[in-house]
Amino acid sequence: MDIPSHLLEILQKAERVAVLTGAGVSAESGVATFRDPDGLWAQFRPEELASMDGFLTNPERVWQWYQYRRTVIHSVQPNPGHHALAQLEKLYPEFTLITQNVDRLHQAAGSTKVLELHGNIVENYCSRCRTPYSQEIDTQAQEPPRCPHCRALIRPAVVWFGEMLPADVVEQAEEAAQRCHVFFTVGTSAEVYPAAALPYLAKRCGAYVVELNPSTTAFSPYADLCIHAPSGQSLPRIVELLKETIL
Ligand code: BV8
Ligand code: ZN
Repeated sequence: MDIPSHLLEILQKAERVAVLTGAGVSAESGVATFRDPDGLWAQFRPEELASMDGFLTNPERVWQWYQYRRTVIHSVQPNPGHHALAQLEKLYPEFTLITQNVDRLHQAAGSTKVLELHGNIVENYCSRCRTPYSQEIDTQAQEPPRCPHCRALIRPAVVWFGEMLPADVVEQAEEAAQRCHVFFTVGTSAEVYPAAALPYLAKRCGAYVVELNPSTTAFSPYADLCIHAPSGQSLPRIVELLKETIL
């Protein structure tokens, strides 16, 4: 795969790098994306499955959807794109990985500082008193367990539509976007805000912005460079060439 030499020159000079990932970076691990034709939302509207209203209207359906996704995520491994990002982190004094993903495959690949904008699918908490729910989840149960303290429904620790993102995580992500020399937006359709605002912020603050995605997105016209390839191929190639020039 061909990587433009000027990207490597810019990466050699850079000291601060930030990366935003979306569902596309996990696609080659076998985790379906949301908006691709075969995506998770092919047959449901996002708001029906990934919102508090959707959950309270039909807790069984939403719970089963997350149980299904947890089963998938437990059965897959990080792909070369995840591993390349864990390698990239070691090459820079200041490296920030910001993810919209809830699958924790970045951590499984060895990335150490991961900002989870949309929470994670592994943990659960009470939908009323917000007490963390650490009891074993019955994977066969068709409906969510109830809180031992207030009897309300237990929910996954993800950020749903209409919910605020964790303020401290957003603040760190925005600071990384403002400070970085190079910003990668990888495997995201750039449709969900406020996450999708980060590449524009990085660009406004002078970063060189690279989009890694087989398709074009709403952000593509603003990118300094688009590499139309699966991130499981483009990321390892960039790291391989960068290591050759640095060593
Ligand atoms: C909020 C839950 C304040 C976790 C998710 C009108 C205008 C602008 C904004 C809004 C609006 N109305 C409402 C809003 C706000 C709303 C929003 O942005 N809506 C959009 C849809 C218009 N945002 C919110 O509600 C956020 N909260 O703003 O709070 C507020 C409060 C009240 C009212 C208003 C605002 C909360 C957002 C978080 C929602 N939660 N999921 C879960 O179940 O996982 S969003 C969901 O989409 C996932 O988290 C996912 O991460 C996220 C983004 O999707 P992507 O990751 O980009 O995935 P997608 O499938 O879309 O794209 C995959 C890409 O990969 C594609 O481009 C494809 O080409 C590429 N790809 C495929 N294969 C590969 C690949 N790339 C590389 N390699 C490959 N091999
Ligand atoms: Zn409770």
